[in-house]
Amino acid sequence: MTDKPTLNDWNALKDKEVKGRALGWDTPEGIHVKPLYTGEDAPDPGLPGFAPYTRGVKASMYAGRPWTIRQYAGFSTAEESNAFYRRNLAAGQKGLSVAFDLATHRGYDSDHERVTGDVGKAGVAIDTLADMQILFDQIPLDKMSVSMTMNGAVIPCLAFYIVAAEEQGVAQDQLSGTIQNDILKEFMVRNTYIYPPAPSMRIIADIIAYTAEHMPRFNSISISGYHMHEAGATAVQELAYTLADGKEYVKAALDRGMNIDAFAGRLSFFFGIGMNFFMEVAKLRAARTLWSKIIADFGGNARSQMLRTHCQTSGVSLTEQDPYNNIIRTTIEAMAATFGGTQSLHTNSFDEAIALPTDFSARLARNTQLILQEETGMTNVVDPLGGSYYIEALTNELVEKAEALIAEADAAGGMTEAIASGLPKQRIEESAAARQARVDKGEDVIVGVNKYRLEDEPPVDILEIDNAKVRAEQIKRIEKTRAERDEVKAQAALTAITEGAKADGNMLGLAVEAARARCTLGEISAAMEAVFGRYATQPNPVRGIYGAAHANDARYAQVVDAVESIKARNGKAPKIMVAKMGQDGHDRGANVVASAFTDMGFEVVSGPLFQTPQETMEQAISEDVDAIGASSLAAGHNTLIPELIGKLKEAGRPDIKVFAGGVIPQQDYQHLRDNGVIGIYGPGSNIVECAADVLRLLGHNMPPLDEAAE
Ligand code: MLC
Ligand code: 5AD
Repeated sequence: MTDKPTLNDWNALKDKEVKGRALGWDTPEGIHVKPLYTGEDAPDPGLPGFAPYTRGVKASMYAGRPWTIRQYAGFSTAEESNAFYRRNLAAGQKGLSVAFDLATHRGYDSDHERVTGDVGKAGVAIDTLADMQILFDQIPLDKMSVSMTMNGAVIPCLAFYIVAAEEQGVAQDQLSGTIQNDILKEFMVRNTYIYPPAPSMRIIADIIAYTAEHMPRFNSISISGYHMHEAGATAVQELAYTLADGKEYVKAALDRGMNIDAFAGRLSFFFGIGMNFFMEVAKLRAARTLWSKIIADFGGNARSQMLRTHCQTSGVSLTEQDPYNNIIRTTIEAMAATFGGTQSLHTNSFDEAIALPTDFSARLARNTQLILQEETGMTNVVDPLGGSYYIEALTNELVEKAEALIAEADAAGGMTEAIASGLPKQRIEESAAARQARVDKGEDVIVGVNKYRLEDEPPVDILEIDNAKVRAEQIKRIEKTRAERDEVKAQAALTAITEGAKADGNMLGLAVEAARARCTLGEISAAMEAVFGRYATQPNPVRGIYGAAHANDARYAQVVDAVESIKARNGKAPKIMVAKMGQDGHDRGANVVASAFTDMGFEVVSGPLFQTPQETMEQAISEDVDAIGASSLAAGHNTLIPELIGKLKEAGRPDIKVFAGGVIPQQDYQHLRDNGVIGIYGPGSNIVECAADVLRLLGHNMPPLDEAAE
């Protein structure tokens, strides 16, 4: 009998096979992944259903009940979204998840002057209780669990939901569902805040207190790492900052005098799931392990210690190029989420890099989950990857690394303080810039984008929304609501909100009264804004990361040299304003572009979020820029960019050139060009190539980038 081979034997054999070449991978998380894991690397994760829940929060997991197929959706009017929901439920979807438009998120009615480009575009427009009632028409709210992704205008939205259910005959204590209500990540990455941090935290505590008392089946918050993931965070950053946000909400509720077990069992989570399959599985296991410890430290019981989560496959991993590849990516990500033990899942549609899902793309996305649940047999076994040496080792490493970052946030005085210091946002932006550099240099491969790219890309059919038409319909309903209501009662309810905001009234309780009195979402938001004010920030893109990653890149050097010689010749570098117009707060792309262009020597002005075309025009002229790059990720481009160009002309500065970048369907290119846009850069654009193109379009001498020099 031969001796059992040892690890040394394996090492020697492996070295021979690869002729001594070093194997392994250093991940963006700073984890060194080895080519082989054994039992020596893997701790015992315990059993599912018991703290710290590494292997799952339920003993039977999907064998007892599969995860909820919960597709995030909403667009246009409440009528259209309701019809879409009902078609999807009939075809196998199990829970609802509402996407609101950006006007609603930011607390503006559809008739507000700041939202002309946004109504009904990225989600459904909700202005009145009537809209919310139509949204759930023929959907029994005592049976259907409904998630609402709302953070800024969370008070009027939840109030409308409660009263819509009430008028369906469903009492508050029967409502099951989730409100996102996670404002800290809005200040860090998602940017649909309305009020400053302090009153925003008070609103969260109001909602936790109200739901604990009146809505015991409702999850009061969905503490979200997804948006950090999308903004470029590594798995460690996503884990650490999400759980640290969670700690902050626990502290806010405890400060109200609440008992931990009265609310902690209804805190829920939300993570993004990207393409690093094993890392993502480990991330969910690490999240549960960490949260259990955190809540145990607060004195919470076993139920309170369960981290229950929704997951969404990653939007940022999807590509405009060769878009059917996205179906494959989403399938892999869905498997990571479910092997990781998620409670609820959204699978993205293949067209999401460019538009909202159509019925066809939504069907494929939903069927991805139905096939996993009903054809693969994977739901029969609890935590089927448990005990994988690699998974267990990664889980452990993520726990340790995230704990260190959570300790750093604790040392800063908690996440509210840490966010105010800007450090978490900066860390995430650094990761995003580094990722962009790796992709642009081809180090991180994206099939169909920076490798195996197709010559021809036939456009796919996309969902188109006529925002002007939606807006006109919404305005009609607002007017009808105002005409039919008891105005004295409505005004009294709004005054009560303002007075309650000055004192310590529960904002949700007061807003439920206002919803009953048919006040609009914009009115309820404004009644609070009168006391709390409206929050604004200045972008501050990171520097040096993109440039440093390109230190030896000849094509990058060509652009830097070109910018240098323009500067030598004209006495100043080309000056570009990166603008964000409308209520679209997605700023990863704008910040990465601003950061990379600055590193290449351009003079860059970053406009604040949420400008109107008029404000962008005024800033561009007063800064005397050569060009404006308008970044659009929420479909407002067709309205806002032509308006900007018109305003530049009216102001006598048609010489300021306008570029567009972001999520812009091919179908819209001609419309934008006809309106004077001179360059358009979609998702997957290489920033070095964009910069060269921008120089050419601004009339500078910029020879083709040297392919051979790569
Ligand atoms: C589950 N149950 C079981 C069981 N598994 N009972 C016995 N045996 C088992 N094996 C029970 C649960 O305890 C629960 O009951 C009930 O079944 C429902 O299961 P769940 O696991 O809680 O699922 P669900 O209701 O779907 O809730 C999942 C959740 C919730 C807790 C994560 O918060 C949620 O649905 N979140 C969705 C968030 C979302 O859609 N977000 C979209 C964001 S998009 P009980 O009684 O214990 O409750 C976005 C993008 C953007 O943000 O930026 O716009
Ligand atoms: N409907 C469906 N999916 C949406 N997403 C954003 N808005 C909607 C909507 N209205 C998806 C995209 C994005 C993520 C935040 O959610 O995939 O990346």
